[in-house]
Amino acid sequence: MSNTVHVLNGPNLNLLGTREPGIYGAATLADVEALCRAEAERHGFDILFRQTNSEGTLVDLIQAARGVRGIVLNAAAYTHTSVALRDAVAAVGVPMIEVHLSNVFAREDFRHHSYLSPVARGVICGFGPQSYVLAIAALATMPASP
Ligand code: CA2
Repeated sequence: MSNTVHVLNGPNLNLLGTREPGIYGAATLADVEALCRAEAERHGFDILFRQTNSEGTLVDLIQAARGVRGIVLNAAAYTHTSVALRDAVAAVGVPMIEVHLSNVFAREDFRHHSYLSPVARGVICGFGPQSYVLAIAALATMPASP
């Protein structure tokens, strides 16, 4: 078991901080990454931080996380559509925390359903970039499996 946490980001999150600041805030994805790295350092974790607009690449990244300490996953719109991501998380056998910047339950109905939540260890939403920090802190509370 490695001490690495994979922080995986889905489609359009590369636009953070440049559009829709009313919903997603002013922080860029680079700012989110910096917060994740600082939190990971507090817990002695290494971070792999990735963003992709492609569903298949996200499947590949989840599969590549086999044996790591945990996955922090903001699958963005694929949260609400993707059986493939759910199957990948279930197959890899690594604790996954689902995160969202916004409170998806305070938004449109189609954002209230997640294909990923049933295979997540927990779900954190609505705290902006702090959702990611809280997820890394949550992984640190979970015993590393041998
Ligand atoms: O709140 C979240 O983190 C979401 O995962 C963000 C997704 C959305 O589809 C989910 O329902 C909730 C959208 C990410 C798109 O990010 C943008 C950032 C800036 C400008 C436009 C889109």
